[in-house]
Amino acid sequence: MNTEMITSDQLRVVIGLGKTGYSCARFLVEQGHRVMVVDSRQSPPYLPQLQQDFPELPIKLGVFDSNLLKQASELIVSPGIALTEPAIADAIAAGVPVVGDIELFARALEDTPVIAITGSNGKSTVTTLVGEMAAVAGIKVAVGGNIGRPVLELLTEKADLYVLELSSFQLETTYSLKPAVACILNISPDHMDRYADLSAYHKAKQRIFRGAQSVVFNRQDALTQPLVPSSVPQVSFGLNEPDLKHFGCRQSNNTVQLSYGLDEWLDSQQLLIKGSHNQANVLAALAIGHQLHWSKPSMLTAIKQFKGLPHRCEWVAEHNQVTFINDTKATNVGAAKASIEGLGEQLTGKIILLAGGDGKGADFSELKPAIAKYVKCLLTFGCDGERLAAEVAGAAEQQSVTGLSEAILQAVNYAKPGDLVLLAPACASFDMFTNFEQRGEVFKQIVMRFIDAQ
Ligand code: UMA
Ligand code: ADP
Repeated sequence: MNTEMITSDQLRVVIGLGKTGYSCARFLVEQGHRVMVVDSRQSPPYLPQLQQDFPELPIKLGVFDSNLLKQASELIVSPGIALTEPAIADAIAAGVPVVGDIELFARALEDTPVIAITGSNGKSTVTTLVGEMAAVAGIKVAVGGNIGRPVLELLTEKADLYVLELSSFQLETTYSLKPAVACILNISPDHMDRYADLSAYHKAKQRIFRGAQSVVFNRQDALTQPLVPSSVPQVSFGLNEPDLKHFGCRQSNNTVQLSYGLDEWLDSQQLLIKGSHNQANVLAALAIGHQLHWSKPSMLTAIKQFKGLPHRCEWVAEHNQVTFINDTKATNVGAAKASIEGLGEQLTGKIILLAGGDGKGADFSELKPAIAKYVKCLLTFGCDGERLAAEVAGAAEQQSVTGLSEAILQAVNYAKPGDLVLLAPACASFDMFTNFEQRGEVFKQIVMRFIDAQ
């Protein structure tokens, strides 16, 4: 490792004691640095573990103290905390450098290649699929990042390749990562409570391309267009017909063929993951693997066996010819739109849509055309449910409900054979649930309980 070893008593302050903060504190202590951890909460989630593992390590809880932060030689900020937090902004203005866990990881890397993947939606799906493609190709791979496993934990695995899902928050504090392949899948508004506007969010996402040795982008989404020198190899993907040496869909004999230029590689009907958005995800994964010269047969083997991740367009049950799908991970407008359109276009009936929660400042009116085309009834809940209903008013019949139990009772009243009851909330879950996974689990349990009671 070429990480700088401790030569002075300079203080590293880790901000946040969630899974990222804990991994940073552990890493820095093990590297011999003087470390302090601060968190604005009185009981941050990793407090007991840090106290148990490093009883001597100083921890300060409660409101961030700008005088303390200004004394640091470097701040290591967790992704859940905005750099505009007044005490952090003060320290930045006073010249204190700010980094995140991805930067610590990048500094510690030697020559091991990194695939870096971002986007507003599809990141976890593509990151997982690329990891599985690498494993089938016989590469010792480690997968982590925003997908749930802090990157610093991956260093212990001595992998030959790292596949990282990166959020805009993580990219904001990253400087030295030089990915072998960097990819932006798509950009649509998300986290508008953290960014001044879409352009600020776009700027954070574009940081993934800095120093990249090759790039993959979505030619149907101009915001993903890489701002890199033309000497950097670029390959695009999209759902339209590809040019030579790019990935896309060719229509042939009433089938959709995932293709590289004129070469048809895979009939989309062979995919286990459904919806046109998932065809785009597979094309992105192929483009990434192709940049690293992985063989076509090994990539296609991984793709054909990929069942997708739980909570993403996950089939739950069929009852009286009505299908129930859990897409709780549709936590923003772009994802919910892709979900409604991708599933709606394959349906004989219509969708009964369950949506709402914490809208993170989003503009829900973008959902109106998809709802008008595919949704029979919209059932809204959560702190932004009423705003959602108001912003898409007129697109479909709608009703406000107290939560998922009432939503499902109402949904089955509306549903006819061939219809689909879809949880695609277009919102974060934190106003009513611990996280999106819990929301999905509750949805599945209520559906199964309802069906068993019939
Ligand atoms: N928090 C405080 N005070 C503090 C520190 C944190 O209130 O002093 C709050 C934050 O506002 C946030 C929560 O604690 O609501 C968690 O923040 P964190 O930075 O401690 O989060 P971690 O547990 O370290 O998890 C983070 C990512 N979380 C966020 O970016 C909010 C995880 O992505 C990621 O899996 C993990 O690091 C490992 O890399 C989650 C996420 O929601 C899944 N990501 C967003 C998304 O996908 O849309 C970006
Ligand atoms: P992320 O990690 O970016 O949140 P996931 O792979 O977990 O992405 O998918 C989250 C949700 O985003 C899915 O449940 C689906 O609703 C939607 N989605 C997935 N892929 C795409 C895509 N390529 N374009 C738009 N929406 C997508």
